[in-house]
Amino acid sequence: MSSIIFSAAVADAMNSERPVVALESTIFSNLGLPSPANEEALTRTIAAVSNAGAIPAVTAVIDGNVRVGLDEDMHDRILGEAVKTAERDLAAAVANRWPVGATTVSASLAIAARAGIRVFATGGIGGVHHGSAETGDVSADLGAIARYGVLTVSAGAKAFLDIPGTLEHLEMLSVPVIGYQTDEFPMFYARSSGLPVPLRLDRPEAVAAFIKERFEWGGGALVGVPIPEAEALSSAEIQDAMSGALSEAVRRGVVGAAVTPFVLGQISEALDGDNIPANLALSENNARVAAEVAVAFAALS
Ligand code: PSU
Ligand code: MN
Repeated sequence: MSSIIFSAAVADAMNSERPVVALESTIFSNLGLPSPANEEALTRTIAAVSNAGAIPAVTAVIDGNVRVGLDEDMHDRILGEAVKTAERDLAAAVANRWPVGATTVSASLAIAARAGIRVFATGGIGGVHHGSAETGDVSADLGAIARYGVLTVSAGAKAFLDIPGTLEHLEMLSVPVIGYQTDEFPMFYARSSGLPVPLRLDRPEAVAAFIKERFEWGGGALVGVPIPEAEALSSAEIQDAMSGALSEAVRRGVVGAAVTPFVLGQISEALDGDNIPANLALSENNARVAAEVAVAFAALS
């Protein structure tokens, strides 16, 4: 396929129809997590996929090439300075040969779909921002989840977003939203948002059977996996940090693609990094669940 380079491990897995899980790279770059937590996130997420019997495929743009699966000697590239690359930026990233484009959920889904990978894991998806009626700020992640025949496994939407608005938007886009072992949509650092999901599934096999049918109808689906109990943060703690971060973003006039990295940075700062173990745990946990689903899905096909 022109302009996509597969790592040997991923190419091999695809050829022999073994389970593969696509992973985004924004979270592993300086835009997602501070060093050295980002490296730990990368190592633990990849290991979680492998340990569950699937092949991890980190997506990124490196020296103008779309990569699916990064060999270890390429990890350093993604851990440093990167340009946030959403789906709409992919053409520019390739045409203008960007050194390091860290792919968001939307870009990773576009790449996974072209590559033929059916299961994707992230930390939290982007969504509808508070005040979106005025600003129009709705993440491109939502449209990509709806459009591509790829399953997205997440811990819900990032907690600083308008969660009810995000769920309404997903409904409008006809995205099936599945609670994994829960009746409620998870809220990233917190296990629950108090908002019900339309569908609950408890086993990887059940999710695999569901997506097999879903893909026949076109479009993707979203699974929300609650953060492991031991790592969850109390909502009061997060609430304070979030409202501070959001008002600071407004005060400084941060707009567009810069909003999410800015707010994430402010929250980390306010919580003095106390949110990082939670971030690592949920990413690792989502990767494990995604791999279990990919294994069950491969057994069906
Ligand atoms: N969640 C995190 N860290 C991140 C992101 C999500 O904990 O860095 C990234 C993801 O790559 C997601 C993107 O796709 O933020 C959404 O950005 P925006 O809100 O600008 O669409
Ligand atoms: Mn936005």
